[in-house]
Amino acid sequence: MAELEKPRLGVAMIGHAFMGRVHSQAWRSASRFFDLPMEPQMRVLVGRDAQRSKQAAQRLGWVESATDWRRVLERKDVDLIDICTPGDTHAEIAAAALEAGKHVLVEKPMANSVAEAQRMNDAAHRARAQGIHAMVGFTYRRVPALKLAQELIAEGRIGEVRQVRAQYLQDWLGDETAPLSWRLDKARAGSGALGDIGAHIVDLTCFLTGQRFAGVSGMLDTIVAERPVAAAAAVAAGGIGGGSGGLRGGPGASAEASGTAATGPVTVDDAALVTARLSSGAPVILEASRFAWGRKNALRIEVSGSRGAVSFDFEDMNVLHYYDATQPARTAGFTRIMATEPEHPYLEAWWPAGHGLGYEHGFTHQVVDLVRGIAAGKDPRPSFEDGLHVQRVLEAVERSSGAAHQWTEIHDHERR
Ligand code: SOE
Repeated sequence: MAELEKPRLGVAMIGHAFMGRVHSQAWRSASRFFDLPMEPQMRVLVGRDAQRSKQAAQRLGWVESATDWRRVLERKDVDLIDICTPGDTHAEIAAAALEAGKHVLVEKPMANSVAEAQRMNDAAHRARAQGIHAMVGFTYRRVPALKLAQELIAEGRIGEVRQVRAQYLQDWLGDETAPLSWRLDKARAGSGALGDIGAHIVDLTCFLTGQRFAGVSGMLDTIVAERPVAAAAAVAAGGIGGGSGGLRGGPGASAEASGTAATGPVTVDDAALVTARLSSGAPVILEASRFAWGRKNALRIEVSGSRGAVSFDFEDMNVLHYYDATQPARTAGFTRIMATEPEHPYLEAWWPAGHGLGYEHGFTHQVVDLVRGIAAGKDPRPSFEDGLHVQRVLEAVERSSGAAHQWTEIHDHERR
């Protein structure tokens, strides 16, 4: 008897830059490595420019391309909208897609404000009654070593959560002549390091501990307030030293050096420093910066408990360090777990022990969990409710860093 055809899941992806490329890899690979209850169909890639979208669709494996996402919502052969665009478009597209009866996967951060995230969550709540599901793309939850950490904490292996410390450090803005981009424009991105990479460690803190944030105190800093407009930077690079401009694009390439003084304001934070408390009262310290020279994608998180600790660094992403505080002091130390055994989360589908996974595998696991959630009629996590909480934390940090911030001056010369 012919094998029963699996139900198909027609997918449309909006946006085809970095996130569009890695999401396409996930849609292409998920059903080839995992048994899925539905067969994803990469139906249409949507972009603003017709020619570039057509080229991207062919290159990334999408059947068609389009330029009008609203028209795509009318298609009966599209069941899910994958939103890979800048944050200022997430709310409008997600709300319209959910109202059109389409499942939604939206890249992080979920939105550019709590108000937008609330609108999205309300739309998801209404759509859920029709069996429609929505998920936010916090993919680091799906790195096997971090999923293992979450399981160990949930099993009580480190006891009560006592403290969390997390950093997310990159250095692509350390070069002061690196040009403006949409990520440095508050109207497009909502915030800078805080929402772009800080959102990940806020979500991961909730994921690993099973708790939410009760309160924060934060400091946001814009380290370089003016940057070359992209075209000027390109001219500058072409003018002196070549390359992409800036320190890494060749010696001395800078807008000023070539006389093209076209610059614009950076309207977002470059670094976010946060102290916080979880619902249990456990203290948390978070740092997100895109100025940390030499740190390329250094997401680090460590959870200390009453009986031990877990520690992770994305730049060694197949490893989880586990400390059992009950072991005899003489031989105590962090155990270096290579999270590549078939027993580890998601690994049964991949390579033999020790061969390791990469950044893109978390996106494939995201598709696997999303498709399985849809087939099971269950909202996959992180849900829009989870994403709304992250947005609340980000907004609280912004408020705290602003006028409300309790900053205590230090006067060395002061005599009591
Ligand atoms: C920022 O550079 C960035 O691309 C984030 O936007 C992604 O969410 C993260 O996965 C990698 O770094």
